[in-house]
Amino acid sequence: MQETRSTCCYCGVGCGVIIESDNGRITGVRGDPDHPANFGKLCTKGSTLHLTAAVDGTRALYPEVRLEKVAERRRASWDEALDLCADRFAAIIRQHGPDAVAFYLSGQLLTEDYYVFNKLGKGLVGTNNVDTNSRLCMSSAVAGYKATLGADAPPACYADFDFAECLFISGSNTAFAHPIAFRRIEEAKAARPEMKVIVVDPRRTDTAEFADLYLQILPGTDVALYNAMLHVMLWEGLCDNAFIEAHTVGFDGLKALVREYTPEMAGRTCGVAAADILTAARWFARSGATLSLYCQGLNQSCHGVDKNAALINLHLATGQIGKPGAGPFSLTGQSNAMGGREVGGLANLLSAHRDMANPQHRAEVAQLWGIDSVPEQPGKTAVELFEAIRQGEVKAVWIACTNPAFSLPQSGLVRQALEQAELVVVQEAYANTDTAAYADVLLPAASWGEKEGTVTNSERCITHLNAAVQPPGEARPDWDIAAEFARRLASRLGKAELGQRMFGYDRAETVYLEHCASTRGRDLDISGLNYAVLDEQGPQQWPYPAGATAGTVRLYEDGVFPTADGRARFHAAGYLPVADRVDARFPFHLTTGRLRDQWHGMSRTGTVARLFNHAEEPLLSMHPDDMAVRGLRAGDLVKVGSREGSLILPVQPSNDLRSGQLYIPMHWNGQFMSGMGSNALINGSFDPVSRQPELKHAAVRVEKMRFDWQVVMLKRGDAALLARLQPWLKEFGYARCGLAGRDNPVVVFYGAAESAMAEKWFAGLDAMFGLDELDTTMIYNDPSRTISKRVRVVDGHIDAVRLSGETAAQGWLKELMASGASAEAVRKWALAPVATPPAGQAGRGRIICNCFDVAENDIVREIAAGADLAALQGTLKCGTSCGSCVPEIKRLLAAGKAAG
Ligand SMILES: Nc1nc2c(c(=O)[nH]1)N[C@H]1C(S)=C(S)[C@@H](COP(=O)(O)OP(=O)(O)OC[C@H]3O[C@@H](n4cnc5c(=O)[nH]c(N)nc54)[C@H](O)[C@@H]3O)O[C@H]1N2
Ligand SMILES: Nc1nc2c(c(=O)[nH]1)N[C@H]1C(S)=C(S)[C@@H](COP(=O)(O)OP(=O)(O)OC[C@H]3O[C@@H](n4cnc5c(=O)[nH]c(N)nc54)[C@H](O)[C@@H]3O)O[C@H]1N2
Ligand code: SF4
Ligand SMILES: [Mo]
Repeated sequence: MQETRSTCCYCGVGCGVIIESDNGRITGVRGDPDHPANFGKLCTKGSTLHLTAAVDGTRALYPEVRLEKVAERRRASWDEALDLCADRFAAIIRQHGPDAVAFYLSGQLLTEDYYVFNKLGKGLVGTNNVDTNSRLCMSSAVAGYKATLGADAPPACYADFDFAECLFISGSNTAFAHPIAFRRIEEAKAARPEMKVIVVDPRRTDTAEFADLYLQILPGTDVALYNAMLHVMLWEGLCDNAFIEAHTVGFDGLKALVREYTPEMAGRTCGVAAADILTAARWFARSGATLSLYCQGLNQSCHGVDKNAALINLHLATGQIGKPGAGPFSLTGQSNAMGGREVGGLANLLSAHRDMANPQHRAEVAQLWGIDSVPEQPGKTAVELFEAIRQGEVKAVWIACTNPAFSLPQSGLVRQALEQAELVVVQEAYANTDTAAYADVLLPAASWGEKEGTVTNSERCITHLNAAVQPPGEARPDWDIAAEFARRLASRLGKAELGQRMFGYDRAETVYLEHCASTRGRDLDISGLNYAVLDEQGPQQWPYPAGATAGTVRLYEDGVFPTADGRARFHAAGYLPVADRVDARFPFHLTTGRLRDQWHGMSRTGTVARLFNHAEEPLLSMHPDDMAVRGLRAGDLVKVGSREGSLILPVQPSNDLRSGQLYIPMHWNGQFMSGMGSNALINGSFDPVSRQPELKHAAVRVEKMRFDWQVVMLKRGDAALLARLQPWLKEFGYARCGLAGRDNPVVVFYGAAESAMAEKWFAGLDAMFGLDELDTTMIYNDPSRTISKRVRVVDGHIDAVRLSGETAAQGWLKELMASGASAEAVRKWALAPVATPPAGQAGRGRIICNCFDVAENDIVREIAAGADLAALQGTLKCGTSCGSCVPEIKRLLAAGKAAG
């Protein structure tokens, strides 16, 4: 057995992992006790990473090409695939110029991958059409930092949780989206209960539940809130005038602006009590150290830069920056969003935090790359880029490590763009994503555990990742694919020698050293780093200039900011409402976000059965009063419609939202449900400066659908079947597929339709589930009631099931199958006209604790019998391993107490 140090590939907390492998296969994963982000802990997603490593039929293993749009892709050699790409790119560049091609990348690439792609686009091809999914994620944070502090650098670190006296968490569901950071916050609060926690979020999340003061603001109203907090600070003399005087400019303009933001006025705009705004302002300003944590509730907005800057204003006005426990700390989403920002991986940035608009910066980059110049016009940013593809202005697009058909707003238009493009190259680890369906060339990428490189987490901390195993099939590391393509493209452009000189990398570290050298003298200087330093000294926070012996824990401790005069800038911006306005036709505010156990488009987490047990299907959350008015019951199928598009899914009551507000998880897409997912509903409005789209808001209406007939199909032990079910999802009014169970995954397919589908229609689906094997399948048909059941038994166990017409027994059957129980229990039921499970045989319900497989029903039963948290942890063991479910258990306890 072998052990390899790496990091978790999911969120920006950047937890260190130790990968266990045996004979070239990943067999286990555990938290790295020495890693400074997590000290050995992992959340539900990180601790199940090894379960995603088995190649289960969805990984991309070989290059595939098609020569015509209408053709099916076929397997090809690397040579053929890359030559095809190089020929087509060269022809388009020659005929239409470099801006007719584009690269669309990802904050989940390693820094080395990112660096090579950026150099390929901006250096070799000569286009700034190099943008990434960070445009959907962090670009408002980038622009917010630059507008105020002068550089894109989160100044604080995780250790600051232990020094903060006030934590201001806004637009971040840290408990779900950055779980191990949240564990550290819980520990800090337990050690120092006097630390005040303020949470600002339109939804009462697990994070909000943790707060001492919770402000349930109306969507998009943050700027009004922060401006009002500053108003209070000014009125009550809580600002740090000495700091303002010595280290900032622009305060007078801001002071004039916030005059009108009285707590009463802002309270009405934000929908919160004026008294709560007063309290928030006092806690923030008076505490010895205030740390803000924020994420997409601020960034994904048409006024994302203003939201970021209005919050940073509060830190500057109170001097809450540059000291332990204080500062504006934007949490990064993806594992290496920060690395992407370092290499300048956005259409308006250049390497090492250089600015495209600055001629000297452009000259420096050209010199580093050994070329005459780099283009000066900013390239197209994500939303604009796909619109340009749709319009035919950009003709070829290279997409790596992101799934834009799912994640960009306006899914319908994005898919049109992908259909219309002359050439779509998709460099992916998984072959079955919504975007891969549009690839003319699919290039298999090595992924987690299979490649070497570096990543930078939220607190600027760089970790060196080692490969634990070889990539499957012919998959190759992303930087290597990009470099190989670059050399081939260069020779077609008559620059073979240049191509060799720019992209003749022999290994990942050669790329890394070039990146490090490019940062020399910049704010993020890491010229002192290489892989050996990172291996010997462990992960390091930038800057780490040549000659340093340790990274930099905290920035701006001397009050000097990276602006021309060394002073930070106040940013005066007034409140503006969300772009997509509600009105009588579209009366609801919809927001979108993350679930605890799924990652984005689910290409990886959607292969692990237990990660479906906390939330098995996409649900629209709605306030119970709004449901009552519309005559909706839990589980009813509804059509959510916006001015952009529509989506059908089941509704559930939720008291986490105010009346008039709705929520859909972002994860489900065409791989797992009928319809395109949440982004079918979101329009393309974006922030004028950061160009980040308003993914957190759409105005929508909700109509009840009449789908009276339904079918459930279950199959045990064949997870690869999941991918093959995708085409069937479209056959129903609403459908979804997924997994259930734990060690013996059960594939679940659910479909609903307006009227009964004829028995013979099922032939194809039945065959996929083995339910056409008539000698092993029990069949019950009740034509008068349009109910039918099929149960296949293999070796005394239930192997597959189809219930149609009525599906009430699905929960019970799923659990029987997952547990491997004998088929005897169902034999009588299968052949009888009843559709509901036998008396007393209900399903266990949602699984709250993934580590110990503890169901909500069990926890609620113990709570009713008087258990507290310690008792629950003692008897059921829930919440005693990764801790991700502890916030939710506390909520169940609180609800139990309230119920008496
Ligand atoms: N489990 C899991 N974790 C993840 C990810 C994942 O897919 N799954 N993805 C990672 C990535 S890339 C990212 S970017 C992060 C995102 O991390 P977060 O930003 O924390 O997650 P979200 O759920 O997208 O949104 C956060 C909150 O913003 C709130 N919000 C909506 N509108 C507003 C508003 O106008 N103002 C304020 N103040 N709040 C608002 C939402 O109600 C939501 O609770 O998560 C990372 N971690
Ligand atoms: N409605 C709505 N939309 C959103 C958001 C929201 O909150 N609401 N959030 C936005 C945000 S913050 C983000 S970050 C985006 C995320 O959106 P995406 O980037 O589209 O999401 P992922 O599913 O993470 O896509 C990453 C892809 O890379 C593949 N992959 C994994 N490892 C590798 C590898 O090593 N190499 C290569 N080449 N491929 C690999 C995965 O299989 C996956 O398909 O979504 C955005 N879209
Ligand atoms: S908090 Fe969870 S998802 Fe994020 S890096 Fe750590 S283990 Fe991975
Ligand atoms: Mo993100």
